[in-house]
Amino acid sequence: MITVPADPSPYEFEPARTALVCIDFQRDFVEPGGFGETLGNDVSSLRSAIAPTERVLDAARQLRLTVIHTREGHRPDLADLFPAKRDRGAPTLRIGDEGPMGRILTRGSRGHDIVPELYPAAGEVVLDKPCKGAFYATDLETILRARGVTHLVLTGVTTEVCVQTTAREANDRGFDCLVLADCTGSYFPQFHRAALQMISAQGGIVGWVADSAALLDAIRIGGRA
Ligand code: TIU
Repeated sequence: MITVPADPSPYEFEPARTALVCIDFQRDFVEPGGFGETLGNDVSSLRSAIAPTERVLDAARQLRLTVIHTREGHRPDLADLFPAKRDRGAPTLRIGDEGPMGRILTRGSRGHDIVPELYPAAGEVVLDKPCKGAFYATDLETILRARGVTHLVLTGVTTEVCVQTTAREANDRGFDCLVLADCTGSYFPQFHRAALQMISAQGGIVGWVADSAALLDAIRIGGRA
């Protein structure tokens, strides 16, 4: 058992029953010319999450955690794209349009793929999802239950959209979630802070929050990596 100092209380996990989930570390969110920028965002604010997540991913691989990488995006024929998502707002390019990194948020395009620093290794699960939550319209729950996973360590972008949605979906399914604050990022610093507070408030109403250093120290103290 590994115990991580966290908000609102220590987070305990057994590596064999824990998955690291890296949410949507795709060029479309963290690089210029992608989906995030079409929505009017400064994408540079998300990049700070990449280096700490690299360290956590390395430790997770050494600990032999289940590793899940998610990608938000759509089939090339856009058959899984709700009009409500396609037509919302006034982006400079819409999902499926051709951009500098290929078609926006479309499977198979360069922009849809994961950044090189966090690229999935052989044997890790890559989960394509059409919406914000990683459980909705995917086989994530089946994959986790089949492996006996009960605990999730969450990283990814953006904190208040796909990370928070996934944490809430996981919590309602009975998974204990630790969100790593510095391994998540938002286009809006105030939303990042608020989303993390909403997770750990009320005695951990959605889950636990810690920095990656606390997790990595706990793993080292446990002598596990
Ligand atoms: N726009 C925004 O903040 N996020 C998304 O659209 N998707 C994810 O968070 N991955």
